[in-house]
Amino acid sequence: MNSLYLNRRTFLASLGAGMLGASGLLSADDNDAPLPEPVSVEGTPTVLEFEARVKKFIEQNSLEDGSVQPKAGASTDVLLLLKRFTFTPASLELKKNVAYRFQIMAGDIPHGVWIKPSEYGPISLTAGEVLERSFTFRKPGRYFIFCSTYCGPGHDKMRAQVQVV
Ligand SMILES: [Cu+2]
Repeated sequence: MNSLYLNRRTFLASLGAGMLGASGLLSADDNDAPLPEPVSVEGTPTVLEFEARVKKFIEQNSLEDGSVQPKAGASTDVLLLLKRFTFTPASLELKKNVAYRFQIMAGDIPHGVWIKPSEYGPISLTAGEVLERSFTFRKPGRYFIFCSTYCGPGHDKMRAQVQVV
């Protein structure tokens, strides 16, 4: 299993979600290349701290068209914040066959991620905790990350776009 969980609390929460039927949680990325190295994070960031990291991630990696592309060679980290009813950033540009290390937080209430078309998801997110997962996009093209946990009237339109090049 290549999934990395930031702390014991998150790990236990994900086990709970697994028992509820989100079976993709522990097995979806068996085919991924190994992660570069484990990340040591002391505790889970608060929502405000994570928001600040996301803001910095966007500032440092924005393209002219408004999408966000982790700088080649510098990092494969992708930060993603879900709140009713938006993903931040909402548009990513990623390279094919790169194992990106997503750090994902549901910032207000529980949400989920489901990447289509792909084998990733649905993955339940616990509000206020960071889930870390490796995602690799094998084929160029347009993907969407949908919210997979009903979160209110804007849920159906809650998505991020991933352009894979
Ligand atoms: Cu939702």
